[in-house]
Amino acid sequence: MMRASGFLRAQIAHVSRRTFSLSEARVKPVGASRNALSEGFMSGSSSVYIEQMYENWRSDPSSVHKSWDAYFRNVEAGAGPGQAFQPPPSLVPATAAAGIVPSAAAGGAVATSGDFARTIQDHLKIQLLIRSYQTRGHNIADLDPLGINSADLDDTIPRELELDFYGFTEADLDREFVLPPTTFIGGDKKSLSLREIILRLKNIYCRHTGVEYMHLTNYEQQEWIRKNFEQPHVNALSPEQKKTLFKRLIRSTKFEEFLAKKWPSEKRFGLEGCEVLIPAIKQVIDRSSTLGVDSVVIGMPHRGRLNVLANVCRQPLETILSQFSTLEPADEGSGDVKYHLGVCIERLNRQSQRNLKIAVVANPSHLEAVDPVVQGKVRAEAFYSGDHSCDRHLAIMLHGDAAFSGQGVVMETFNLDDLPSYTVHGAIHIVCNNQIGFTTDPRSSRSSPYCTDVGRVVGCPIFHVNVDDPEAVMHVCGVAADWRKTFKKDVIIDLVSYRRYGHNELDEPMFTQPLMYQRIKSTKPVLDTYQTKIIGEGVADEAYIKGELNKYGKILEDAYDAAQKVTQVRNRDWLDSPWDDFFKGRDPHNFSSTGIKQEEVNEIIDKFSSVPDGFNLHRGLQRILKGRAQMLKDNDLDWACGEALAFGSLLKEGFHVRLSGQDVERGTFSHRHHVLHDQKIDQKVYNPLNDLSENQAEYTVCNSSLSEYAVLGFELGYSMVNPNSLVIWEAQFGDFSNTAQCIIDQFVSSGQSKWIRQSGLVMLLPHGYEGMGPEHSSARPERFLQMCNEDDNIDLTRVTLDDAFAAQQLHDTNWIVANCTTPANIAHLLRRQVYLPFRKPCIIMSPKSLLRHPQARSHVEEFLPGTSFQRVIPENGPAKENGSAVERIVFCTGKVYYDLVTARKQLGLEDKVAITRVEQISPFPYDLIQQEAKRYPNAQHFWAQEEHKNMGAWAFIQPRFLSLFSAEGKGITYAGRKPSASPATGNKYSHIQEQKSLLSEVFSVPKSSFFPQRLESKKDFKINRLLD
Ligand SMILES: Cc1ncc(C[n+]2csc(CCOP(=O)(O)OP(=O)(O)O)c2C)c(N)n1
Ligand SMILES: [Mg+2]
Repeated sequence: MMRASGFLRAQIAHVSRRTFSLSEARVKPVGASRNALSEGFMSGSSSVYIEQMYENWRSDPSSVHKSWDAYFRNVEAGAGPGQAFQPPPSLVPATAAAGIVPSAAAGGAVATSGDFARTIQDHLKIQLLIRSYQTRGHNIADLDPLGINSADLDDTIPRELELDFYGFTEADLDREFVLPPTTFIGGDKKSLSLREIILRLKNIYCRHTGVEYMHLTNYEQQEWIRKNFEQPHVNALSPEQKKTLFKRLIRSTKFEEFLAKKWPSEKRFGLEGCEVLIPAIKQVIDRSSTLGVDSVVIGMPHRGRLNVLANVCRQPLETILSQFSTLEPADEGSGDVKYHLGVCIERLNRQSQRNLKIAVVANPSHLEAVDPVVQGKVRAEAFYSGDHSCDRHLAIMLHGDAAFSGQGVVMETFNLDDLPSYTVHGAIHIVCNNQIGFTTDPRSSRSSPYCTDVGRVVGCPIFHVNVDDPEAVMHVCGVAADWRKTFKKDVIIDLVSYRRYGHNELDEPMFTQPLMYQRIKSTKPVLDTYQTKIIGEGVADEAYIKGELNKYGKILEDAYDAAQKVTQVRNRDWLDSPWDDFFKGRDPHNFSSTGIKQEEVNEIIDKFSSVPDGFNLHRGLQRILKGRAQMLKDNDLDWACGEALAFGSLLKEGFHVRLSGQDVERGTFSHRHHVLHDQKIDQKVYNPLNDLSENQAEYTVCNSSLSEYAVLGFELGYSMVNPNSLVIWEAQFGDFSNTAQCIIDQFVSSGQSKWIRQSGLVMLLPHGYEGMGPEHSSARPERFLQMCNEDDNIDLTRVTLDDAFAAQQLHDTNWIVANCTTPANIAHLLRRQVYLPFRKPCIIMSPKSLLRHPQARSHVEEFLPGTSFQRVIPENGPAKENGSAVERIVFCTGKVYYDLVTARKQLGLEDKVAITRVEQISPFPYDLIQQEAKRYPNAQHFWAQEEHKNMGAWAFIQPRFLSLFSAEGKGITYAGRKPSASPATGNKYSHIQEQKSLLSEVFSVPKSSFFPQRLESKKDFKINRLLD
């Protein structure tokens, strides 16, 4: 609903005034009973326009047409909205001098001067006509280069674009009309004939560019766009610019042609039909570089990607061409197909004469998945270079029409646009809209008129443009770059094009789109038509054209010859985020201790348990903070303190820490409270971990939008920029991470292998069976473990009890999967992420009830120098004292440990059963498990888990135990829930029964040995309520 301001407010106020002050008889016929907003021409978007005119009139009555002047005077004098076309006071009888329009007083029609009323009406109609073109012109624009489809899938002509809608006829075409202030079509002229008005509007809004912008709610932005499209000659290119455009079209077209000629049976997802994409991107980049951008990050799908790498990034041609040969890889990594690879290239931009870094982010086949990654990368680059409003950093995202409208992650990513900790202050989107998705027609692939409609939600202007008019494309690209610079908001360029061949070059498109492809066959490439155009205009002659074609032809042939000499492909040439400095001089097998000095511990916990003077803290939080101080005194730190010590110590050492996810500031389970809110002063907050020391690094903790896919992708992108940081994404509950499965599978688990790109991203996934039902119990550790690249069949001679073995394992793994049971261990694990001489993603099954569990505490000594992350926490009780008397050693991971020790104590089995925690599940600590087992030579091996048998770590650990112990004739026995389809029961009773069965199996005692109340203390119940 539009806000009533200025003129509208005056109108509304006027109506109410009249209601009270005028007698029934005077008000009766029209006006007062009608709402001001019911005035026909003031509805919808016209009201913004009239508002503006009213503002202009208020500051200078002569700035508007005299009919409007009269109209506003009447209104201000008290005339009702129903009398909009009344003559001005000067033309009506003397009674008007009283300030009330006589017609209202008389309760009937005013005696008007017919001519004048007509002038006013005509003027209003002209304004509405202009406005209709501004609003709906794009609907009838000539956008399809094939001339078959309407880009908005609607062939009808809006009535308001037809002359007779306004009562105009042919006879009016040569009448002269004053132009309203809300159009720039006149240039210097104040009035134009109706014929000329329509001609100009059609040229601007209905030819090869369709401008969608009247959905913007900001008047200044609308006005800016009008100015940039309506002013006469605003889109004219100089002869030099035309030549540059032509040369770029040569590159784009001939590159594809060359590949097709040399490798006719190779897939390359060519750009034919949308060759203008290359000049378009270059235009956006040139203009942005001139406007101060020095780093551009591009995310794009398969279509035209090789062309972008060659002609936008200028990746050496022979490097690209050598990808077509079957060559041995020269370095690490399993590699990826050529149209998914990334690059990062820095060079001088010729147009701006400024240095520019361009990266294309490597991406999987999964369309649009790279969007949030690009945004995260840009955000991080801007953050580290102190460019807080992204003046120097730009995200460009390319899309296919089907994917842009079909994939939900597009919307999730748009929704990050204006969020303070996620914004990149406007990205430029370019849609290669070839009006087809593989074999699917737009009418089957979207329900919205345009494939770009998703952008309307966040107020993007959208420029649709027919690619057969490359000059129009250049214009919209320039405007898009200026828009982004001016308003720091996203903008979409929709390149309405076609796909000359099949989805890939080996595909037959005639099977499914026969008529379209017949038309395509008779459609000339844009290079040909543009060549004819510039020759016709005298911008270039045949000799020039030939010269340019030959020049590029030779470049391609030379590169081809050079590529023949290449004997190996180097994956390293395709890195989108190189960290050369980070790896220099580092020993990959050596990493320092993760301990924290006692003074640091004290300082961090002191801060973490206090607020500045005068800060009005909630009473409940005062208690919590006091409790933290007490924990330090009692030498008994909880989970929140463990996290704070990890983050705080890294921050003090200069490592940026970023924690993002839903409700992470407080913590889903209310344990964290990293952002404290003043109870009396709105918006006043205090973040203790950002107040540790003068020169600490910045701590960003940010509640995210309710998205997993986009936010995890964003954080992954963020983590790619600077290895000297700790970037964490936390799921609200671990199972929600599966809505980000694509990021997990395609980027996190396999990114290094495919693209030799490392990431130290941490995923915190709350996990644990607390009787809360199927959806809040399991973070699905089995899936993460199944994707580990480690061999379950280890060569025992390789298992050595030294740091080198563990370091090598970490070096080789694709990610780390852990489930910690103590605050100190999680702190060491998080710190190790930064201390490792390389980067690995770390997936942590994080706790819920352990956040407050009285036994899940750590002593200060466990954090101090000399201590480190314990991959395995061995049995430390009576059982350890006499290992040969131990009958059973139970291995487990995570929170079930505390259930096991409680039960063991109840049963009095502390000297008979050893319980060992596997804190790092993958890479599997073969060395430490072997060592631990040796202590209990007569014990049976058990694995206890709370997850169902087809879930949890069982399938991962079983073959590894066999690999370690089968030679000794030992296996491992499973104790836990039976296989199940659902991760957990929704019935509390069944949950307790299952827990009892698990314990009865572990200790070989009847289920009746355990009472419900022993398993679940009052405190646990309280926590469970909180979790619901
Ligand atoms: C998430 C996802 N689903 C399905 C596919 C399979 N696929 C590859 S290309 C394509 C069509 C894409 O159409 P469009 O976005 O219009 O791009 P175009 O190929 O036309 O340039 C499909 C469905 C994919 N790559 N990613
Ligand atoms: Mg398409």
